[in-house]
Amino acid sequence: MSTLLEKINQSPGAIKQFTRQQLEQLSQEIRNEIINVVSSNGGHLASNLGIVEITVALHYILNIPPDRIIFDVGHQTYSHKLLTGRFSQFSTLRKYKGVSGFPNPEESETDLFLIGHAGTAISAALGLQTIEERNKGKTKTVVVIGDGSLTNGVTFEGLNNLGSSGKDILVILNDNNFSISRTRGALSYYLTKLVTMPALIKSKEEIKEIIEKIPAIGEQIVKLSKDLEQKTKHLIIPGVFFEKLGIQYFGPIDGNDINQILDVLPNLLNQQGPKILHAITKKGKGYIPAEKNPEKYHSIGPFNIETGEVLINTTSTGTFVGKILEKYGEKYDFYVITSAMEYGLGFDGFAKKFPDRFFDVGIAESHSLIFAGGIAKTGKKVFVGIYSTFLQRAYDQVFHDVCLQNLPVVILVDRAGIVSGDGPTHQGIYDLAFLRSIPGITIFCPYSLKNIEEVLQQSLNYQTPVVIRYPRDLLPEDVQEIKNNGKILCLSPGSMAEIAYQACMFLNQQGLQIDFMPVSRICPLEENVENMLLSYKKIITCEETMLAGGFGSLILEICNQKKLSPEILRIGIPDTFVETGSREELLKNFNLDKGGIIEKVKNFYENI
Ligand SMILES: Cc1ncc(C[n+]2csc(CCOP(=O)(O)OP(=O)(O)O)c2C)c(N)n1
Repeated sequence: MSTLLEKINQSPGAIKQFTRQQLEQLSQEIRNEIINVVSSNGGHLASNLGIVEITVALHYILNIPPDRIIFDVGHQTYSHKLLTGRFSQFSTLRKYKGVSGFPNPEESETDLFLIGHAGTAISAALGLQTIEERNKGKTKTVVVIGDGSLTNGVTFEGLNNLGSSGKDILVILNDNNFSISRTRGALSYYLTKLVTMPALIKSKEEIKEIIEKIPAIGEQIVKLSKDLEQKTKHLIIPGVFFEKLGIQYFGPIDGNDINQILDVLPNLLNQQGPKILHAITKKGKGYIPAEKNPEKYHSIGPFNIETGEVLINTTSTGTFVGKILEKYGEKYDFYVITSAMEYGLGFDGFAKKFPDRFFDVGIAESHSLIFAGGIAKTGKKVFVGIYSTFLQRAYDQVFHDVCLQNLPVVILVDRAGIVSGDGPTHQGIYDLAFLRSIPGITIFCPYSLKNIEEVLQQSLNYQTPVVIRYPRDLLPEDVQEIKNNGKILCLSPGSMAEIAYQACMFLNQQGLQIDFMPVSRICPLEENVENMLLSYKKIITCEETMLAGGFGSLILEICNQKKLSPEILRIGIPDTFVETGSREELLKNFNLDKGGIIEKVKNFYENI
């Protein structure tokens, strides 16, 4: 007998014929499939387990396509993928050429945007719906957003515009009280307050109906309350924050109870204008270890289903950095800030030890940099931990609120380089190009653990803005120079240095004379490296960043400035977005693995 998921895989429309009981069974099948596949491939487990019923109900009620669900971030779309023809390939989740861990229009027309960053869904939906309504179309647009992503600044901009637009969009707030860690901030307290109110579904109309039914005095109260409505609204109408923005608020409902969702969805979709349905869900629902520890299972590597134990325990460079911060925290007075990435950055130890000097500001990268600027202005040292890809959200703040003010903020840029599994939205390969154009900035790309410790120590003494960028994977203990009186010099910063060193060593063993130098400080370029440029006719640069605007470009610029004209071979990432895969696979694809570098250097060498 085929499963319900198999039936849907053959024909996604089959869901329409399912009974409520079958929809419950389908939800269970989806959960099992997600647990099975994520246990072997890794992925965003807890978020996906919590959103199953909401996704199933939306697919049951809406006609997708043309109706559409715009998920915020998109890390919680596994159920949606399983319901839109991707069940048979689902075992390739997050693999090279496999099913992406985020929405991807190349996989399905039901994934409208290729996304992975928080805060975009409301704005994108509003764009779609604005034109839909202008064309007098009937397509329905639903946004699904988590309580963590609701705290993002871009979301607020979208809400502000949505409220005044009057557009017919239903926003489902998937409130599990967690971002990756517990959701932080005032809005989160507010949502918790709403959740602890006793009644379910409290639209203005329903409240009116309830009051009217009170024997004898009901109608009177309604009349009276009309006059008082403006003054007392906040006392009887929950969700006043949204209502004030012009968005009708409904809920809270139990978002893991498919019957409750199905009871309210059709009516809500027929209500005119912007509205929000507040659904309470359990992060990790249905898998006990994830329910107990949603933070750990938010995004997890392969694990044993029976025990929940993680199978591959890798230490990251971030963990190493976190430990150093912990050590320095004992001696020096400084602050540490994260935008909802405490755990991924490896800062949980520091947070526990020094709770008064640690701030998780929520998914608020732009804010985090200005906040740090404010702290630095008082003369205090401050470190901001941030993934390279999310620093893109805070470029103006690095420019305007840190560098232009010349404030001594240290920006710890984690996940610099190619990132495994998460695909094009999460690569840390653009920051060097956009940062190094800012005057006065100091950029380090430490290439070893020894080097990163030295750099962190130095950064404590800087009175100007500093960036320290490092990869996820653990850097090697140390990387050596090669001094061979070579005809060619290979320069390599950061995470690429070890691989470039290996390639150069190999070629030297083959009888080629190649000198090698790992580079740590790129801006301003280390003096000794700058001096070395004078002595070679051929120079190779090897980096794990975009070639455009990267380290090689910097060397070209410096040579041009100094009127030097060595032949320069730049090895790095070409002008393309980087697809999903493991770092090793992707490096190999770009010929940035040891073998690929050996080939390129050999060809370059032979044309002397
Ligand atoms: C701009 C940005 N910053 C950080 C992240 C990393 N991130 C991915 S999911 C997530 C938590 C999202 O929380 P929520 O929206 O509540 O969804 P949940 O996982 O709890 O369902 C974070 C911080 C991101 N994707 N985008």
